Amino acid sequence: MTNLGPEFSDSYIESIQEEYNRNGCIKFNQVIPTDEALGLGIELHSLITGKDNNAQWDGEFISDEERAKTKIFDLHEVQESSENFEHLRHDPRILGRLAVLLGGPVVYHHNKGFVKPGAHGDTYGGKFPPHQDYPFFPHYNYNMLAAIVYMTDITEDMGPVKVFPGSHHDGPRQTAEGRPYINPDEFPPQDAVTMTGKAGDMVAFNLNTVHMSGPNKSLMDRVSWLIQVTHPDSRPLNDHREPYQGEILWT
Ligand SMILES: O=C(O)CCC(=O)C(=O)O
Ligand SMILES: [Fe+2]
Repeated sequence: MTNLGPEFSDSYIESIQEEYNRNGCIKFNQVIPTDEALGLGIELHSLITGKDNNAQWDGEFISDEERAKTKIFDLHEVQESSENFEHLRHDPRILGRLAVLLGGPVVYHHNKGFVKPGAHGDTYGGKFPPHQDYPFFPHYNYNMLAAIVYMTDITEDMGPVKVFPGSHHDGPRQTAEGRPYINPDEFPPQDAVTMTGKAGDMVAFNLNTVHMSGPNKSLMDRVSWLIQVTHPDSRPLNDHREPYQGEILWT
């Protein structure tokens, strides 16, 4: 594996692998210094809000009334619009950690930026129901993960990601009828760990780790960037392909 830097002692590597394998998720603080992350966040916010793409999921997990009031915006393959995000996609501070979690080379799948807007009048940032990422892009042996880099501070009232530790161990789960998500009654938010954090922190979780996020009722927009990667042995199990999927980001 490419040299990871002095902070990656053998015992540190072992401890993060153990935590990730046990919980199916792990948080790294200050992977990127706060000032740098906030700067990227300003750029990402303007790219995403400029496109106005509604990223709220279909389904009965919210009422029609709530749906009418809530919004989430996203932008796929942010590097197509920004040199800074092309660099971030290859950033050793991110990829070195992801290589440790995957236990080998890092293969690219896709990335997306999110803005979960804060409250304006009676509209606010929407939520994601509990789900595994597996139904969206099933992969052999499940050695695939999502890493979310925080581009603003994300407090409890800003709709942070919530993860259910250990929920990856039983593999892919039954989804709600005709939906990619799990019936919300099966994973109540009070059983989850809430991943609040500072700009520059990163949360990583396995393809089968159940996760969700609540509404953003704060006055601040929540900005984040998600990169999805796999180990080379974890091959796609269906015909779904992302435009830049397969690029080796780290060996
Ligand atoms: O950013 C979030 O709140 C979760 C996003 C997510 O889970 C997804 O896009 O699959
Ligand atoms: Fe997800």
